[in-house]
Amino acid sequence: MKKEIKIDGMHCEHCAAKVESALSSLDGVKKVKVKLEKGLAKLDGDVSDEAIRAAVSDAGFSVTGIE
Ligand SMILES: [Cu+2]
Repeated sequence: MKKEIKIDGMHCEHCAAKVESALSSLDGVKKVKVKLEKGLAKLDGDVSDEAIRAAVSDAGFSVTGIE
């Protein structure tokens, strides 16, 4: 399942790397690609929206939408 996650608060490559590693560490995630300039992450895998929101907020950012 592919999801596009809109994330608020990423300002540099360091932020993007934090989000990428937080999402990559979730069970069921196959692939994560963060697009810093667009403020979003593309995720492929079997993971709930709740788990995604929790991982992103634990990393210090906020999810504004998942589709
Ligand atoms: Cu940063």
